[in-house]
Amino acid sequence: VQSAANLTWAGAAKSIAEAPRDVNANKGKYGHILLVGGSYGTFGAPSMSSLAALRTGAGLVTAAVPKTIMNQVGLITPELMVRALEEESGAASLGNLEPKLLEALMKGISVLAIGPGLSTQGEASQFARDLIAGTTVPTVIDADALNAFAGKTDLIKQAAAGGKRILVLTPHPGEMARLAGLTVKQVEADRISLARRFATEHHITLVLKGWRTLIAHPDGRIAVNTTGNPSMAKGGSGDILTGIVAAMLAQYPNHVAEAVEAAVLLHGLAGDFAARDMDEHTVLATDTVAHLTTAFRYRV
Ligand code: NPW
Ligand code: AMP
Ligand code: MG
Repeated sequence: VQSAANLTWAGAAKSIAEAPRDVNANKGKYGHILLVGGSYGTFGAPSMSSLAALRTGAGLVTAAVPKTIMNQVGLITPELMVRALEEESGAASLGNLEPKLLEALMKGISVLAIGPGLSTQGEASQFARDLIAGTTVPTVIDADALNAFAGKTDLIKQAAAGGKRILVLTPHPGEMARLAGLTVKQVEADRISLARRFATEHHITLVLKGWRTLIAHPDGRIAVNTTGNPSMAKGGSGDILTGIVAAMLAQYPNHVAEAVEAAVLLHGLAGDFAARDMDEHTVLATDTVAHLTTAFRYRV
């Protein structure tokens, strides 16, 4: 394990992670995240994203999940609010896009995060594409919501509207390969130029995950994260990153690049502290969330 004491912090991201909360703040100042995901069998993914978003400092978090898993997701922590999505065969259906339902779902929401555990069954992919196109709030697209755009990345470019809309995509190499119509080997062989090209062409922020996660900004800048370790090569790690990214965007909507870099940095750092206090074998993704406190408080 890389020792936390040897880690280098990116300057601007560091100051975001260290920024104190305003003494006179109220929850409205730190955003309301709508986390959309989950399906029959994967209630854990939206639960973990929501927990991570709350632990990162978001003002309010609501998870919108298929109605049959709503009660399970709500049990992750009582601070989380839950909303029921109409479903078909255990996955979100297009019924959720009825104007009244959609309006109620998006009311007061400042950041949308979509994809963890959503599945690609039935109408779920079409639902993800249409929901993203149907709102203009900053949006984190992960997991099955990324798969929904495989071979359809022109729709991502359209949604980003030349950079007027904030879109942050967080693919692992498998999802990146599907999205770009490449093999995982091709993605891994050319991570930096592929990430930069994708981000600039689509006007989005691309977080290409893996060992040394890359953050490619729409203006062509690239950051390489040095935190994180193989204890994080386990189910749920990426779902937790989604919640952290959404929460940093909710708190720092005017500093998108720094917020996303700080999120990736903190996620890896929390994983490093978890591996130090536990063991690379025994750390669970939720243990990484439990170590976010140490990550926020870490000073070089
Ligand atoms: P391999 O296996 O190494 O050849 P999928 P998923 C590749 C939810 N989850 N470097 C990998 O290649 C998610 O949110 C729910 C190289 C394989 O081809 C999603 O909605 C959980 N290759 C859904 O499950 C916990 C890499 O990608 C493919 C790579 C499916 O998501 C688990 C696998 O990816 C999970 O988060 C790397 N670093 N990383 C829950 N508790 O509810 C990945 N690959 O098929 O997109 O499957 O990531 O598990
Ligand atoms: P996902 O595949 O969506 O669950 O995402 C996995 C998360 O864990 C990403 O943020 C990865 O960067 C991180 N991760 C997985 N394996 C490693 C590793 N060996 N070193 C550093 N980070 C890792
Ligand atoms: Mg994932």
